[in-house]
Amino acid sequence: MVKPISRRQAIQSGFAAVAAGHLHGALGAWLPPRLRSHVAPPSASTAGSAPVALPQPKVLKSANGELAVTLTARPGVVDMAVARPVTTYTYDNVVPGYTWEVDPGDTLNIDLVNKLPELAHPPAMAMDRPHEWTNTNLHTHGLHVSPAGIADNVFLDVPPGATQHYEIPLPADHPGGIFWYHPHRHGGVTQQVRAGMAGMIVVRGEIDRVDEVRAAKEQIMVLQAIELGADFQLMTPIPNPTTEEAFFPRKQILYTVNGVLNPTISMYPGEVQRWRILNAAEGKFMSLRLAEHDLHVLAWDGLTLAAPDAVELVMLSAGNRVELLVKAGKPGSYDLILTPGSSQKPNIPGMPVSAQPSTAATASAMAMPMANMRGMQTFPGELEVRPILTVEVAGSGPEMGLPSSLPVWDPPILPIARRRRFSFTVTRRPNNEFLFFGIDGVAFDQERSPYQVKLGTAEEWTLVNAPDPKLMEHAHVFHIHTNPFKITSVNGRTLDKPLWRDTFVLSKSSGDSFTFVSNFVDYPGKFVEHCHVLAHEDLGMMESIEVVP
Ligand SMILES: [Cu+2]
Repeated sequence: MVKPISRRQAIQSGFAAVAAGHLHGALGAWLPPRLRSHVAPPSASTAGSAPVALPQPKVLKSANGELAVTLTARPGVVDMAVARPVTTYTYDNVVPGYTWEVDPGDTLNIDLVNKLPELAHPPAMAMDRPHEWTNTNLHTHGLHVSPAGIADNVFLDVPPGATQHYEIPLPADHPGGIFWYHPHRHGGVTQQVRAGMAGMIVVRGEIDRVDEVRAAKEQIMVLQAIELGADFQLMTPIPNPTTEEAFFPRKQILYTVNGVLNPTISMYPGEVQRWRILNAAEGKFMSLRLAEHDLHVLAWDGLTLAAPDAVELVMLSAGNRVELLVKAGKPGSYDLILTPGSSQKPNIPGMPVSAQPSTAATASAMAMPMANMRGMQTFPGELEVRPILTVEVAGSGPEMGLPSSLPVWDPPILPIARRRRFSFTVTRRPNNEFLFFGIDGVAFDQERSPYQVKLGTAEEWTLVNAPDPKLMEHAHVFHIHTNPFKITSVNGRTLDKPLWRDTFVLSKSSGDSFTFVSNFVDYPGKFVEHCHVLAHEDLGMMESIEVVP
């Protein structure tokens, strides 16, 4: 019997373990098995609820080169294994949406039906404020597909009552991995994603043919942060909030895995499982560790590494996916620990621990009141460390192995045709009042001519964090549609191993930056790059790109 410790003790010792830099040794010590019941999520009432086995979203598989799906955006009432049914916006009355499984060369044929309600009192259209949040559309995040016509075109608009057909062919050489779909109608993205509208896309490929990977049981894990009122209902955005209000109000956040709170997974000692994890939260950074276990990373954002990368912690920005192998240790109960960050979370992938901003600074930043950032308030407990899933290791079975190498995805970069430097900016009035988020000081405007890139070239871009100097520190998440990118340096420091991603954190301090290169090999058309803290995007932090022949 393990002596219970208080949540405060657990959190303090958690921070201490990270600060001391002894992650490995400290892990088992700082969160003993069975702590979970003493670390109930501060915002959710789970008293008395029995453990739920991790459910898997229903899988819709392609056949004869096609996946035909009717996808209905609609209000729904969902059981999330919390005190009350959750009333929210859904795809098909489930959270998360169904998993789509396809092969390279397949075509997605999607009928998107919008059954969300008409807004009774629609606010004025403002491109840097929440608006028309029951209009919707569809984005296939990370898929290398056309952004034009009725493919992955986020300029399409599907108002309540309408249906839009999408036809999205995947190229025959599409990488195998995990991607996802979610709404991307500017002005309503935050509302719909925080409600739970998101689902996984699995593309089968070379990685699935690696013996050790193929032998491992797959667990899809869609991590979400469902933002609700105290009555477990989705709240309505406030386009023009007072200083006391938020643009996207909520009274509690449910950190769910596949739509339920605190599920369990069973493994036997020596078993290897393949965990395919998506951060589908609206804007939360999610750091994950599994007590007393290494995480063997196979891929980030659906792009396979050359060999498994054994780490103690993975940090997923909103939109990131990570694919892991986990090998169960000795019998026991182990918590998957989530450290949820706001946009001040500084943990930077690819940087050695010694180069990370100090954890003490993190703790104080997380405690920093956000009162002067209208619309961005946090509430007590929101950012506390918590278990989100428990692994029960018991029984026996054949010892399983880990692969030593993987079919790496690392295409050559074309000659660099152009270099570009741009900034994620926050614009305020002289009295410090927040005005809008933007790129190079300009809020998104769909009518503005997009930045043009020549088809068949590569470019090198450097993204700089340039908040108003009066503003508190603030991290962002860069995402660009259609093409992934290769990060070559972070904060002026060249990475020993460049990182392929389609989504990457821009760390929080003024002047922080990263540089990446990207091929624009195919797919002419207009698409966007934006902050994947979706509240920032809806408040203006997005711009159009056009790839021209
Ligand atoms: Cu941002």
